[in-house]
Amino acid sequence: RRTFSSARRAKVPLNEEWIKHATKELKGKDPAKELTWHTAEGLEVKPVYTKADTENTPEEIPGKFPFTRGPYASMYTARPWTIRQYAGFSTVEESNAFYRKNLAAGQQGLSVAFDLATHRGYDSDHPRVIGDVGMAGVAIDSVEDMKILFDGIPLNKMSVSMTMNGAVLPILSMYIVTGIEQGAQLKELSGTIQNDILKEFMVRNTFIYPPEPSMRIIGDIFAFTAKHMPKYNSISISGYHMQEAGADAVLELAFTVADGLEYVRTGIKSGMTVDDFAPRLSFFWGIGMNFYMEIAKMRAARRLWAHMIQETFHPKSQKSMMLRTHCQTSGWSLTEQDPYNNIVRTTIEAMAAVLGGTQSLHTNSFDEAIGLPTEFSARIARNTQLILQEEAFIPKVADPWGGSYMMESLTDGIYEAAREIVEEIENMGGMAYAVASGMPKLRIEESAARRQARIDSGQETIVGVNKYRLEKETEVDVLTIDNTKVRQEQINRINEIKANRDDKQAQDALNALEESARSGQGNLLELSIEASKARCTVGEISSALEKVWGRHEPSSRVASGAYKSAYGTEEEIDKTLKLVEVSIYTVLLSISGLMIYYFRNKMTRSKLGVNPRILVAKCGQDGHDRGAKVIASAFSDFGFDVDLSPLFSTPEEVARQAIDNDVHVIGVSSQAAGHKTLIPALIGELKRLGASDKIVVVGGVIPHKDYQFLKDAGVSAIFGPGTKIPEAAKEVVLKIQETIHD
Ligand code: 2CP
Repeated sequence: RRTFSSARRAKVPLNEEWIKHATKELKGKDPAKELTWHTAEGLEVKPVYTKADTENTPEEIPGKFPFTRGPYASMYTARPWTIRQYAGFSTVEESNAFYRKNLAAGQQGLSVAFDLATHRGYDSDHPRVIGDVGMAGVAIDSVEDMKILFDGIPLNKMSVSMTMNGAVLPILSMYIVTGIEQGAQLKELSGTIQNDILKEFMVRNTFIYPPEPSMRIIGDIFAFTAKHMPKYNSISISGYHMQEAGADAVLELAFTVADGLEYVRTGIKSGMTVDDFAPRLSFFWGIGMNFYMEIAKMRAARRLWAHMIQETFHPKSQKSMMLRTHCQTSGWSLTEQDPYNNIVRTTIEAMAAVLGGTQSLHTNSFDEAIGLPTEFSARIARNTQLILQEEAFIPKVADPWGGSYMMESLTDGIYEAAREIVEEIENMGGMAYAVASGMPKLRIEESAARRQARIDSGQETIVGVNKYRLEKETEVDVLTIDNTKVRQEQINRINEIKANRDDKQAQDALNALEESARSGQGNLLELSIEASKARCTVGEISSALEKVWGRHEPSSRVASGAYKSAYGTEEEIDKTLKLVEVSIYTVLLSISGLMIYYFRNKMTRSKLGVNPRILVAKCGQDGHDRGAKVIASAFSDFGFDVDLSPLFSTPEEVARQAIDNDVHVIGVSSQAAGHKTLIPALIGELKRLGASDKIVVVGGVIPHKDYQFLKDAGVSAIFGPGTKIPEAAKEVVLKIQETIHD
């Protein structure tokens, strides 16, 4: 059982008079005991709040320190949030057409999604990214691609956000060169670069270099943009991915603010004052289904940031303490089952973001748990925001929750609980040290496993998944991408660029970058701009630096015990484990009779030894590892021996690991649409190495229409989103038994 400090308990007892009335309604039962709710964060939420709960709440107005009620005084009454949909479709031509169409239909800002090859600094012709090119976003190899991406979109007018962290230097420099070649001045460029590497090491995993040089890149970007691009937000300090990876609201808030403090130190270390760059730091929250908590989180975040910056860095400008944020509705909360429910979920989450005072918002498409969004689902997602903005009169009041007994108490509660963790991290020496120790990553993984157990055990309801499930699911259309064609087109363009550029100019620019990485002198963004002008590619710029710094190799650990402890009592888990045996018994009994069951079971045990053994694997550049980590943690709690493959393994490397580790099963988790290329490649390699007896099961975001394809390729079972882990474990054990008998 987890214990929390007093920060998470309600400060004011329940109103006495209310208790009397409620006790009568409950026919004598104690309402405090019956009706008090504990959120996943462990925060105590009372069934009713009264004036006594806000007696100590200070009077605040929006637009004024500590900005709890919003960064701007007039908020949406003067200017609503920016509708900024995150998108990128394989090729630059398709993405450009999509952006232009959406801008014409009411979208107000752009947000570019890049493919995973680009994120990891590989050109599209690199052998490690065969399954990744163009799959989960647009492929960019050079400034020529970037120019097509923004063709007809004037960068001196349109604010563009780019989600890029690992390959931030080539991508940001290519955007800048595109702006310059369009005729824009640097001071006119407006938008945001994600550039938040610390959370990559914790959860998102699209880093390239080790932490220390990665932080230097950030300092250089702060310095360049503060000097030359005053309208540009130099970072988007992101909690979103932590929430997606399983962090609860308190962890998301605390770790993100702690990241922010580390970035401020980085900026100061590179020679600036806090006021030179802090006004252009921006934030990014994930917004899930816990409606009140999400609103309170956003209010608490603004207060916490303002206080921490003031106390730690003593800025002169109010703007240095003002937290402005983008929000995205939770991708994780979307379900594959009964997927139209996701439209409702997204609407609720969007309302929480807006009532929490976001500056900019992406609403997810309802089909994102199944595959890539279609034009239809993207339209509904965008219109959700237009309706909130233009039909529902929501923007007419700034911080409408201000003064609510419950909301102010919850805001205080989250503030205090998060502040405790921020202080713990500051006392460790800051987030860089905390990340190196593995503490935040492990706490997020534990939180993810606990949440999954709350869902699997029915403590949390997900309509259409663990309750009210449909007997027959409806099929929905999803987008299909011909990855081979996209890759070939990109390779042709790379070859053309290399054939037509001034090779000496390109080589000199790359040498200058390498030298700067080695010596620590010079500004890496400035040098990358020169390289992009000389038509060097993303891969070339990245490897010039990689030559000096190397590539970061992440380590994988399994957070055992968290799933089991949140699932319920030990007895319940034991029952589940027994269930596995009972079910094996039942199935085998029904097909083969008691003797055969006895024989098989005995044989299995003698062949398996004590524990079944699974390799939980990620293939290609897909670093979304929440699913893989939760499965690893839960399977280990169920008694499996679990190995985790290193991230970014090729199918060939996964096959080799499976053989070396002598596993029975390989469980591949696929979240980035690469399954149709990567899984057959894995099975082919197992065959080539004479290891066809290894069972391959797949989990993650797999469209139903691809199930048969994967089964024909040799996959034994597919576990879509919403699968109860004990059931998956049961099925895997059965498969192992079948194989051994056969
Ligand atoms: C705003 N303004 C106002 C008011 N409201 N002026 C007067 N009265 C008001 N009520 C002004 C602002 O001062 C600003 O001008 C301008 O209007 C724009 O407002 P903003 O609040 O800066 O909005 P924005 O331009 O949309 O910027 C919002 C953010 C920015 C949050 C600051 O960083 C941003 O757009 N972030 C988006 C990040 C993103 O899209 N990420 C994608 C993640 P000045 O500029 O002159 O002051 S995708 C994630 C995926 C899932 C992934 O990572 O994998």
